[in-house]
Amino acid sequence: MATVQIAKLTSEELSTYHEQGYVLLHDVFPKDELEAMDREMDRIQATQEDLGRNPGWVMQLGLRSEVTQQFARDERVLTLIEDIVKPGISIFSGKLTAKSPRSDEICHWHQDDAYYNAQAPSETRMSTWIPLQDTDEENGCMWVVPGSHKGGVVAHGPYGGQCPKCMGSADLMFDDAILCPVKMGDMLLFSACLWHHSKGNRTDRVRRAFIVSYQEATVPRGNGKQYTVLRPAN
Ligand SMILES: O=C(O)CCC(=O)C(=O)O
Repeated sequence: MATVQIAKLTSEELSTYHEQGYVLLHDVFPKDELEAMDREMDRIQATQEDLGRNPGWVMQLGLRSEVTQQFARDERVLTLIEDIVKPGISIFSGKLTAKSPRSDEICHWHQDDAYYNAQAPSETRMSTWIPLQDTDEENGCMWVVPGSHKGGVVAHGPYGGQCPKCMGSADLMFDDAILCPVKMGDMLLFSACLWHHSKGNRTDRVRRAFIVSYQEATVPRGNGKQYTVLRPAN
């Protein structure tokens, strides 16, 4: 078992997050741990039903098993986000997203708060994006628009794709959008207001990633039973 490193964000990482709306952190999770999570996802998919709206997705991640609950409450992650999400930290929701091999499963441009605000508004809500293999343009890594979190939530509608509400159709692209490849073991932190999107998977392997979303503990609700206060607001 690899040693658990508890670290805080550096002041540079924190200002990148606030300026750009996201920050990429390296070497947060040992590979053997992510491989074990990958097997746990296989086990859940083989034994449980009603997992999600898209092929290979697992919604309500933290409620699926002891292992997934521990993953959503990971102290390494909570300590890394504690200067962003405050006062206190609660879970809004968690899920596994996936893109089948050789598929055109696109997640259209959207902001997570276009969904999440329907439960309750939050000042500091954000998500962790943790891939279970190296991700790049070929297998459908994330795209983001740096700084787009600063303008609040814009209009979203139904345009198809993996997400029921989004900012436009599959061919929508922004001049200032950038590709955000994330390696296995690394973690992307992004604001719930950041514009983001992912394209299809042109490889022979499934692309899997966890998205666990957190908010300050003073927000009274999250997404149904997934809502859990992990660190009270004092
Ligand atoms: O993992 C992905 O491809 C992006 C999914 C996403 O942004 C979402 O479900 O909100």
